[in-house]
Amino acid sequence: VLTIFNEIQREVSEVDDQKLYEQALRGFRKVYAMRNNFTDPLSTWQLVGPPSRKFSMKEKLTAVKYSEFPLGTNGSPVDLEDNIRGHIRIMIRQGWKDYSFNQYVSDLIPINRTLLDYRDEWCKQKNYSNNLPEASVVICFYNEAWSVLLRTIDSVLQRTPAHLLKEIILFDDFSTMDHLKENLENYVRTLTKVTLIRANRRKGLIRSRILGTKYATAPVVVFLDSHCECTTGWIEPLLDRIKKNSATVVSPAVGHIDPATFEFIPQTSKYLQIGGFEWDLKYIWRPSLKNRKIPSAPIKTPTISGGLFAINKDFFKKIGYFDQGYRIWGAENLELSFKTWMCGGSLEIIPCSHVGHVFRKTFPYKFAKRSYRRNALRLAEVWLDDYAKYYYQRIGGVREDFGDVTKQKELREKLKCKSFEWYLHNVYPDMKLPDVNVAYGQIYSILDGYAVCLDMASEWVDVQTAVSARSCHHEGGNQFWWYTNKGRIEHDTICLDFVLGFVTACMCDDESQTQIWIYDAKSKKLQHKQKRKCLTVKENFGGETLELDLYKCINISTQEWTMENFNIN
Ligand code: LR7
Ligand code: MN
Repeated sequence: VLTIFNEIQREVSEVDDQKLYEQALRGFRKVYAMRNNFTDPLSTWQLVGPPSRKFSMKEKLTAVKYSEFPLGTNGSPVDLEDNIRGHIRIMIRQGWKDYSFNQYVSDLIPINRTLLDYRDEWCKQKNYSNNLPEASVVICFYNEAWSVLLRTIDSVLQRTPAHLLKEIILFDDFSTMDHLKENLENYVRTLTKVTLIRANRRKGLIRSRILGTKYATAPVVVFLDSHCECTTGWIEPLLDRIKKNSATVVSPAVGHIDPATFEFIPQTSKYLQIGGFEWDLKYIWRPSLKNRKIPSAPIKTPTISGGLFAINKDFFKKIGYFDQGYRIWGAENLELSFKTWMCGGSLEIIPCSHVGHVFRKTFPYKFAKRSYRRNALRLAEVWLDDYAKYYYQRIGGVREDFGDVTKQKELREKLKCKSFEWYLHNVYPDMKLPDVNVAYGQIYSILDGYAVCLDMASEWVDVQTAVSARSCHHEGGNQFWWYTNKGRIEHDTICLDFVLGFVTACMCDDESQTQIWIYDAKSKKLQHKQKRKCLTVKENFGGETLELDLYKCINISTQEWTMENFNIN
């Protein structure tokens, strides 16, 4: 663990520090060179905060003193002390606020930090054809951190063989931050093969990608988010698949870059995740089959996460790029996935290609919640055929305006794309269809005049995650349930259950007897079939979340439940 900054207490004057710093570096250099007979560390040693950011000499000194290698070497984490005080603490907090990751830590890591080679032997031994197609790498960004953006660019330039990289297209989606203006232009001017394009107004990531593609001149376009790091050998296996079949769309094994420490955690082929989706039309990760013959061979996937992928430019054009009516963020990954499969292509994850992505827990930028809904409505309307009904049920039947989709429908017609039914059966046979349902929507009880809903947001109660009752929010989400003709109360792959004395949610299981509930619309009782007891809201101790339990069925309002959209036949 590299612990730094614990000595920083005050800023000292620049002039004195400069001398001190240089002295220390000289000493460090000597010791370092003796200990590791390895390249001069100072050639890679630079602190890369935005140009406006000045590192105090003390900071630089401390970083040098405490680390044998440049921070973050080989993808290692940079752990800061918990008890940092003063202006550094404020800077760290600001970084999280601006970017939803630890920008301060990123600034301490060289932009050209080393990473390991995460490939299996199988990958390393492969000889890819020496006339693979060239690629244009398109990186769209909106208010990205300086060091993170530069590291993304550098990792591409450093680890892509020159003859395969036609250009990098940096597409600025109308960022507002100062360091992305002139400073970035000056920086880009020092690089070869990098073109900076600016949007004339905010386009959102989906339209930015389409626009970026229009500037691409190579036959293959590769998309990366602006907070990625590519590792050795990342591009060859992607291009190889596209060369073999131009209708194959490929995604790398996306590694995790930790937003707090910038540790690079690759996705090994053994635990590789592939893509799926749920009926709220959100992307999910799913484990891939464990017993694959060659663990690193390309794997077919029903969907891709959407940020990092390579595609033949003509094929992309043929399937209409992304639907241009999509706003800011979301659902375009499923759109691309469905139409690729349905219109004659296929999707693969390539375990030999390791690219890291900073996974954030929140968005640093604002966008209307409605944009996702609108995008997903367009998706359902154009591609889902009759299955769209599951999505509409899921969002409570409201269909706000989602614009005009005639063009998209015409394209689907023109390309003679297959049906969504075909897709589900052939590409995603594991996809769970809701059983015939008797009711869908919220399941609520009225207490003291206000409605509380069954909510599956997990609450830890001893060892179980329990389902609870919370005030109804009418937005579906964790309060959406299907009540099926088999007596199950389902939320996608999760079912309301009663185990070890807790009302909880477990993976749905056809065999399970503890997942069967009998609802009587007249008495409004919801009885657990096996226990013959009724679902009851426990006493309220004043919190937001109300506990649930099974009790003997009696005449009491805490056992009265209403199911939305209840349909007896
Ligand atoms: O208005 C915007 N304009 C932009 O140019 C908003 C964002 N962007 C840029 C942004 O700077 C970033 O480079 O677009 C890129 C993606 O935005 P993120 O990083 O804020 O989103 P994300 O990582 O949560 O996005 C995931 O889901 C999106 C759904 O629309 C996109 O498909 C992203 O590309 C996707 N990222 C990945 O697939 C990486 C793998 C992890 C996951 C999931
Ligand atoms: Mn991202």
